[in-house]
Amino acid sequence: MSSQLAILNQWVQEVAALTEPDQIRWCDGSESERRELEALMVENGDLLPLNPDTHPDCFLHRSDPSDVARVEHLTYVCTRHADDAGPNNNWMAPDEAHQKMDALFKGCMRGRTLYVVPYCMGPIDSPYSRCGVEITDSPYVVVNMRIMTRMGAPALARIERDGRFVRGLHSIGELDPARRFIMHFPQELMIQSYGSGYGGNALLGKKCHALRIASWQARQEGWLAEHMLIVGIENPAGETHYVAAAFPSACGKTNLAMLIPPETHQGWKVWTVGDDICWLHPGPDGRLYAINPESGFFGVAPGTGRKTNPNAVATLNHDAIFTNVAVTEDNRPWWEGLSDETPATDWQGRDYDPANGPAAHPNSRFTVSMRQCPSFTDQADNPAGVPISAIIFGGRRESLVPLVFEARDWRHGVLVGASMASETTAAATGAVGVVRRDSMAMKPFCGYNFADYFGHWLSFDERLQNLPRIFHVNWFRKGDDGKFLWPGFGDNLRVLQWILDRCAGKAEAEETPIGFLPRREDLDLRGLEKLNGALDTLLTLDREGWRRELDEIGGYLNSFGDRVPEALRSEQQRVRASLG
Ligand code: OXD
Ligand code: MN
Repeated sequence: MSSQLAILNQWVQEVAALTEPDQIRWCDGSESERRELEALMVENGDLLPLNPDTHPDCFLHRSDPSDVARVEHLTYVCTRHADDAGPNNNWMAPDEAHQKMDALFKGCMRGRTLYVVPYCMGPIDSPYSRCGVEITDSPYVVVNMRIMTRMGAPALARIERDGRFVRGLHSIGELDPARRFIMHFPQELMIQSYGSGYGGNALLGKKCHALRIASWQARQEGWLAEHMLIVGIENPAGETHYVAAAFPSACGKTNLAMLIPPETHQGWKVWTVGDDICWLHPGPDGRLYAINPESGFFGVAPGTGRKTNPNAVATLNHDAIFTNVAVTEDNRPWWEGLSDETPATDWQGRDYDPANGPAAHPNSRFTVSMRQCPSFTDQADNPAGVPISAIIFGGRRESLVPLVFEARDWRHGVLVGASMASETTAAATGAVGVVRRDSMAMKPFCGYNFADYFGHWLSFDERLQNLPRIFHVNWFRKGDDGKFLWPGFGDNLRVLQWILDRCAGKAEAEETPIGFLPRREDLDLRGLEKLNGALDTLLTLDREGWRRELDEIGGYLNSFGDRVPEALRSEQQRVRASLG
């Protein structure tokens, strides 16, 4: 046995001694293992088979009703010094956190199976990929990890070669919100999660490893781990350019990653590389190269329909796991926005009654391999990643923020990302619809002090010759009547077209204090003549509103204290001064 496998084996034995499972199972990621676990869960009621004619090999999982979203207030970053976690994270001293978690894990797997799940985040043969091992007592987690990561034997072989891996220990515990914690120990490359089976809390490769731990590693090693989709846009001349875009949870990353061009845009194609997480590495030519560390989508179901995201709907008709959706009379998965039908049963398994609220939970999800997506590109398996031409930040802002603007340079772009704000959604527990600052859409996911993170972003200016340009978009602006002003979805391609033309030096814009704004003649709006008046609101700078915004941004930066890089403060002051 190699030394790495001996270390892994020893850790598994230590965890088993603490958690006392009935048996230990090393997962190989095979099809037969998947079938066996699915059958086990069907038998014990954890999975319900869906209609085999319309949705072969699809299952419904109903979670505990108190366990339906990420729990940011129970998620901690346990660095030796509190300042390293920063005000953007909950912090606990590592010793205290270990004690607390050991007490929870003690004997928690009695009567259960301990699964050992080796996984690789990113293409197995990419130098940018990183491995981990999750120990869990949940077969639901195992089958989801099989979809979301490169899991099993090839990952184990890579761990042997790499000589290191992130350790993740997970137990669903009693699913008691009072005994629920998601702890990160970046200095030990370790994650411990107890008391939740929900994706973002339990599939440890995703938010815990690929964002919180990876962002820490990325800072040390000179790359970026980001909450971004990756999409390729092919123009009618057959050239494909890639963009990475950061939006907070449930703000349309999956829809943008799978966009279908509008009818006016014959000859354009959109290629999906990733819909949630992006690791960006400096390449030999001074550009940033992106890989998607995941291999599946864990997407928000409600709002996904034939009009809004036909590619997602086509992805979901076989081999998918649905969590907390409703079902129709003939046992098909259903959620608000899918069709005009009335479901038979809601997400809690009750007969559907509109008086009980939405039929599908607002944060109900699908888990599915990205390979099933009609717009999937095998560039997602390219070990070298894809070169990024533009980085896009965006949030849900019903007022103030224009449809699109371009930062004037990298430093300004970092300020634009750092000052992002968005209305909260159902992806995390807590109030929905409250505007909060969510720098780079990483507020819940950055594994270290945001002030240091901003500094790390700024440092790329010196490291790289051909940095992507940085843009900000807002698809969610509303008019006085409360309706969205921009049609969104496929029509967002028009904005991406302008963005890529700007990168190629082919599109005009007007310079304003907040950056470069397109005039209406700079955008390809063929077929959208009806938008007329809305465009004035979408493309105009509200100086007074932006003065207030910049003042607020100044206050927000101050909340991170002395560690905030001077360059970022002076950039905020520059933009504020230029607004008069
Ligand atoms: C997600 C999230 O699940 O951001 O992707 O919450
Ligand atoms: Mn996400």
